Amino acid sequence: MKILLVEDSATLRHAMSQYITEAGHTPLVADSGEAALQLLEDTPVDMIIMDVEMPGLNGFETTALIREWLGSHWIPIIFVTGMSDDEDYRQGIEAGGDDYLIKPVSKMIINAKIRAMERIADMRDQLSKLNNELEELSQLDSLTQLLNRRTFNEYAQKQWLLAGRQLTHTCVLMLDVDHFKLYNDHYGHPAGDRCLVQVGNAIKSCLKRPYDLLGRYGGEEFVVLLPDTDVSGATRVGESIRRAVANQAVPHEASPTSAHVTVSIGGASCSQTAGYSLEEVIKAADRALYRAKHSGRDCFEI
Ligand code: GH3
Ligand code: MG
Ligand code: MG
Ligand code: MG
Ligand code: MG
Repeated sequence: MKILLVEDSATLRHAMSQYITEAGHTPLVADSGEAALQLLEDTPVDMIIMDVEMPGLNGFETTALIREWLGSHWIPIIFVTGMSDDEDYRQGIEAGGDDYLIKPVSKMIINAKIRAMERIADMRDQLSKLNNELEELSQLDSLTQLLNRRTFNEYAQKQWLLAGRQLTHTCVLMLDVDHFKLYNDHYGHPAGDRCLVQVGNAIKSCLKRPYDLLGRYGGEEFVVLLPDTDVSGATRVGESIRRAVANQAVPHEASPTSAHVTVSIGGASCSQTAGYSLEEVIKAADRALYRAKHSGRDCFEI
């Protein structure tokens, strides 16, 4: 760990630096609160050991400023001071200190406190990692790893608002696997699940731009949002998806319309100058999907 030692006494700075080095950590030193703040501006540290009585900013003031500046990014701060009143202790913790040691402090005590803080910091890191993972999980559909409906809607709405300012067309594609109930009945539900993953992958392979959105909208329904895409662009992408799914040639012996798994696709493309909402464009794509189903499936309608 990189440990910042803030101490105005040169003798103590020297001694404590040595303790920190011997404990296997890297000491960085500052001889005042001001110097500490300056150093922190471009040097991240893992822990701070802070004197209280110093000319200029004292340790409490420096700590309060650091806490304000770091916001939710917590690093342990330990005071090491000659001030031994209960009231000083209270003020130190109030200012944002995590521990309060009274001088003289032995090497062994310093080591033990560093170790304890290290353990808490590790736990904090693990929690924040877990939190990020949970956040990511809550955005994805667990079977296909595509955006779930809620997250798709959220991101799509953002893209839609962005497009409003640029006066470009936004396209929505609704996709539905053909005769999927019969697929499940014939091959079983687990095979149906695997088939949905394959269809999802095929759709994904046709979306080339990082801002195209793909979500699983419901059971065997998928949805795509293509920003900056007019009817001819939408038709190109829609047709390429239709072909990509069919070309996977996943057998579907029970289908009355094709020997393989296919999708029907409905598209709608709209400029916001026309005054429609995203919900209305999605509905229009859904109506086009209905037409695609009725024109025999494995086709694209817009
Ligand atoms: P159509 O061509 O008209 O769309 O016919 P369909 O059979 O695909 O449509 P229907 O809406 O009748 O059936 C959809 C089926 O999708 C029924 C449901 O059991 C299945 N399904 C929905 N979600 C899942 C899933 O997560 N896994 C599996 N294996 N099947 C699913
Ligand atoms: Mg001092
Ligand atoms: Mg359906
Ligand atoms: Mg279907
Ligand atoms: Mg249906």
